Amino acid sequence: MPSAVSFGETMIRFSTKNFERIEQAREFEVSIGGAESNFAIAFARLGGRSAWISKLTNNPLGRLIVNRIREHGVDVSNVIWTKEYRVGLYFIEFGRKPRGIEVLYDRKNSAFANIQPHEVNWDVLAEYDVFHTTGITVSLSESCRKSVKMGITKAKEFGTKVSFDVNYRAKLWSPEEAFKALDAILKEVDILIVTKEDAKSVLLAEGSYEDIARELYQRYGPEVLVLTLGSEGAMAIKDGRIYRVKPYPIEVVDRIGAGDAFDAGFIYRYLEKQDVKEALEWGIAMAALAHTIPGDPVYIVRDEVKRLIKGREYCEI
Ligand code: KDG
Repeated sequence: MPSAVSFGETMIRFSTKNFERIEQAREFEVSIGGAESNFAIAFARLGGRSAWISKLTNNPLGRLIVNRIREHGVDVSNVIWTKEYRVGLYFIEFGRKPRGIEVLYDRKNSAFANIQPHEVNWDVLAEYDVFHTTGITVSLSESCRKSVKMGITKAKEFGTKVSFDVNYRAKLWSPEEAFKALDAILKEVDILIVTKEDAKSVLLAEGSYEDIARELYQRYGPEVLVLTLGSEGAMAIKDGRIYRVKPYPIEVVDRIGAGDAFDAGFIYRYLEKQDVKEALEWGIAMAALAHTIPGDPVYIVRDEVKRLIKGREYCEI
């Protein structure tokens, strides 16, 4: 059974209803959101064994987060609990065109941003096939950055693959800051996932999609590099060979978390079959389904993914 452990912050998510503005709201939908826990949840729901490592303030908000993650079968036993700091919050309003999604973070000085590398039980990484984290985690503080580096070092020591989604968030840092922090980290990554936008604006790759994929593959030397192309599908490169899959037609309900669902689908199937083409199909199917489900965590099961993929032809270039 494929297994993965992720590392990152999860916040309480407050979403407005009926396209209201945040400042207009009288009530919010309360759920949770965090790229790395979204990944761990999606991975567990596909049938994998997953764990999420984080740090939370031990109060009802912290417990709400952990309860919502645990209910999907994710192992949360390595979460670090503290009496100090706070739980991060984020607010979302959804707008129809020409308004877009508006995200407001209220997360400064959270328990996770104050995590120290030596606090984490990194030995647990030895029990998993993959250690997964993202650029969001690296952006949160100097100690988060150091923790990611230590996690990667430990993963390598144990022979656990490192997967990393660049996941650039403009509200957290500038493209220049992101490039400076990520450039060295990405050289240590085995499964590297990046959107076409982040590949250009943060990692400064240029040219056609194939040029971009090849350039990043050569620059960082991962086992496999995935370039997600939004409404144009996704592409991957492994052993110098390019694979590409088409997107599904989708009607968007909530796009947040779709990238994390892609990551879970891709990595889960890649571990299960060692087949890049199939892994891309699983990633793109997970992302398509995730777009139709409100909330960050994706309530998808393995059979739905298989049903969606069935009958669809792979498109390889
Ligand atoms: O990928 C979804 C994330 O962006 C969302 O869950 C919030 O983790 C989050 C963040 O830090 O932006």
